Amino acid sequence: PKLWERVNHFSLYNQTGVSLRQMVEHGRRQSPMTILQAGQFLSEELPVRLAHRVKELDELPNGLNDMPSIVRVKEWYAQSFQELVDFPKPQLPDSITKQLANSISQNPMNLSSSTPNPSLSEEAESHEDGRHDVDAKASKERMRKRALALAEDSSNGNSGNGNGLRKRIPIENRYYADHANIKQVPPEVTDYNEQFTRCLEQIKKRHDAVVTTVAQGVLEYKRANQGKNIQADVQRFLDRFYMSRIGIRILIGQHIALARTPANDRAAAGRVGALSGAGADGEEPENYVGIICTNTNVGAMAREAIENARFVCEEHYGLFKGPPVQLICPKNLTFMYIPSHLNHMIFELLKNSLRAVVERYGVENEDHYPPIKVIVVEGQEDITIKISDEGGGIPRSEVPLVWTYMYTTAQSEDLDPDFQASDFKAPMAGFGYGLPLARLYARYFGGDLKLISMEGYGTDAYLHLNRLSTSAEPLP
Ligand code: W6P
Repeated sequence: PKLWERVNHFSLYNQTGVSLRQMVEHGRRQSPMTILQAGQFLSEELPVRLAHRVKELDELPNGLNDMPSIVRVKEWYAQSFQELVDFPKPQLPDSITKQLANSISQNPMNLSSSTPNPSLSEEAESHEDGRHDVDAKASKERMRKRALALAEDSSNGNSGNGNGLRKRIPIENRYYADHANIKQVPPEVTDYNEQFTRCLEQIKKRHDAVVTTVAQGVLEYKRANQGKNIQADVQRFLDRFYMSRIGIRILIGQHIALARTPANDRAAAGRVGALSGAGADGEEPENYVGIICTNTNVGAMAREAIENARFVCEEHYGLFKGPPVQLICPKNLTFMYIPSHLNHMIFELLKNSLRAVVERYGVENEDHYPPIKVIVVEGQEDITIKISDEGGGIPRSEVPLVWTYMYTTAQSEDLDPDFQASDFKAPMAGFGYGLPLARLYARYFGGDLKLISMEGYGTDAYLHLNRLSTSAEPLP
């Protein structure tokens, strides 16, 4: 069938949300068989999600859909969609198919399903998961990578055999078969896992530059429509689009991280340090399920983000010492989260506070900056991180603009034809996407990000993180 028809077809299906807890439960029982199941889930779920995005990009209003960068991004989504739907189904020996079928039929929830049942998949977004280096050079490189990592992300990927989508089963009714009884993993399974993982890796990479490229599309639109304003439309679209991208990249990242774990991956078995996320501050690798850390240490994450943000600030303004940052945090406060996301959000907020303070007091007053205060508290429902600066605040009327993608004063970038996408997220540069994206990351797992500013004094940012981790995945 024609690509466009297939996209239309897949876009008729609802996307299936996956919670953090579901990912961890499935990912914990990892074996080549559960990776296979996860792959089968992804090979139908990802094409559905991608198809929705292709349609939305195609239907953007007022000619935004015709901007060259938007068209490019749409082509990436369509290409990835196609690779997934063309990906061959695993050809398994009958004995395995039967065992899979048995384990499924034992689950009453699943009797309605006509097909072998996919299960959850995993993902991982292994950015750098914050480790400490003492070394400034390493730290600088890390910053650079971190800055870039956010500017990109990507998405997708999965298989799906082309045509006939099966009936979709609500995620809560999907059964995660225990395949422990399948002792001999047939080579067909490991081969399929390897091929599928490679497919996902390629797709993830293809979509690395989506955020910067879409941002460029928006700039193209602004240039083409001097002053004309569809800000509300664009804003809503971008929130949905980037939110979707976060989810897709988590799914893909988790799958890759689990599949590349030595136990499941012959290729990784010999490698050292192949476990996706072990790391900072002496956490044990056992705390990680793919990219998810079940004991993410909030204080440790905050300390690292503080160190990184101050470093970037010092570099940017040429300071010997950036504004001091005080951290108050319960000892050993941990919860289940994706450490790179937490790190990113805190880092982003701190950069804004540091900038406000330095610009209010001036680089010449570097010995007299008022401290930025980071307070972490633990409630029943949320862990909340408040970051308070005395950077002078912003007028109440301007607070909503902080969350908009079109509100970039970035004239220089706008007008510079040689502006490189890779410069997009240069530390401290503040192209204006940092805060809206940080809020999407917060909301993605049921949290939120709010700003209260006192014009003439300073700003408080409240980062709410939901502890329950059961919240449903938001699906645009
Ligand atoms: C400001 C503006 C801002 C945005 C986000 C976080 C902190 C701050 N401080 O002055």
